[in-house]
Amino acid sequence: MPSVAHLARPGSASAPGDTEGWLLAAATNVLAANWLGSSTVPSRSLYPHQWSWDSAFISLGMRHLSPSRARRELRTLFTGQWAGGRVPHILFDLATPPEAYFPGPGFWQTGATSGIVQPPVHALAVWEVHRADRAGSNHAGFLAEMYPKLVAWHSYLRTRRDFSGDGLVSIVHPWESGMDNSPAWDVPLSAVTSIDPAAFTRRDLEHGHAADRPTDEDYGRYVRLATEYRDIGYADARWLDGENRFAVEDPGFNALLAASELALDEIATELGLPSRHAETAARIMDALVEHLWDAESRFFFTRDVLTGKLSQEFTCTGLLPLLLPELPVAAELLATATGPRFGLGIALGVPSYDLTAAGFDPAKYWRGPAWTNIGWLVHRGLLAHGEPGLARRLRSDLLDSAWRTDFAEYSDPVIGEGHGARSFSWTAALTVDLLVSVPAT
Ligand code: 9WN
Repeated sequence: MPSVAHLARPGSASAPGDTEGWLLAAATNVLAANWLGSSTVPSRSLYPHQWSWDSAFISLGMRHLSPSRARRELRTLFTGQWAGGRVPHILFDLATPPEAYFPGPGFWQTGATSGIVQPPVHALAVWEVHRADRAGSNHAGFLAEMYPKLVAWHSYLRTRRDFSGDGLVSIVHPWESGMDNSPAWDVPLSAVTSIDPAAFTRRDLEHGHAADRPTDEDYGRYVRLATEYRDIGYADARWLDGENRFAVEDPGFNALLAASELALDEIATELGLPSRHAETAARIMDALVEHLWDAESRFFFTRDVLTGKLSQEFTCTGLLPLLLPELPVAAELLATATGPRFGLGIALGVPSYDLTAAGFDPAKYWRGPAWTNIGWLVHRGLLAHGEPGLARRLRSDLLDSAWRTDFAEYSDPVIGEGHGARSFSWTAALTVDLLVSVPAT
């Protein structure tokens, strides 16, 4: 186990009865153990490379322990950025044996990265990492280095991925949402022909319980989509031509882009640069409300660009527009969040899927369990919309869950049981952030 001494916060040593001090030390240990030298793996067993949105969440916690390591985490991720601005969802550690994860670098055929993306949480992370240590960040030239990279990343999404022309980014693969097995993808995915599972070896089943993970049929569809995208050279302009396609506007992905544009506005201002980022954020928010908001259901749904239809599934991605402080439908969305479908204030954490749906499963990947990153984002949204009581309750649930489940990847929102990988990096990192940024009251 690597030494954690240099990650310990001054004064953080736990005293008898100091549960938060103990939790902070335990979370610090997880992050130290998952550090590869210039980035952090989400999990030593299940995910042995660097993942895009994981690294953003990891840096949000790491900034309290070692701001320079948090900066390093993000800078390393952006070494994988493509010339057109795309930030791939995985940056492979080429020293890790190829059979440790599928699909690995041999599948994507791009060198050291995958070819798809994940939600753009990075500008938000860069801004928060900077704020945690302004002097060190200025000395390292961190904002000046990251700003053009972040601008190129957002510009890639906004220009190459706006398939509908409505000002919203489309994802081309469920993995791009970060919520891989969500019921929101079932209908668009049903048009995709599964690749015979015998044609590839799933590595995830060697570490996770098969009953909790996506089915072989859906995994075959994931592989089909990734193969199709790879085989057109990841050329977005050609994506809508042909069969076996997936193009969906995801409210969570777009809300994170808008929130990150707001962070870019702060970054540009700090650098003394002119900025139109706040206007861009407002335009994305307006497009979200115009195209993905269903006033009758009081919810944001995903939209299948190929059919123009909104999904009818209440999944946690529809709660993420709460991140936007100016959201005009925040009160209605909060009513849905605190109603029976998500049970905010009663459920443990934020369920990933409608508690009242027939297909709700508290253990199955993105079909019910609570994830710490979603809880952390909703917590931030609750604070942005003047709900400190609900935020306090959510914070306490998230910390409790981290404590009881050994920093599980996800947990049952009804009985609290942990699932998936343990010692999961973003669970540990966001625990650190909740402990340090939001003092208990
Ligand atoms: C595919 C790494 C990633 C997370 C995603 C989560 C899961 C991968 C998988 O693990 O996805 O990218 O193999 O299932 O769904 O959110 O970033 O932690």
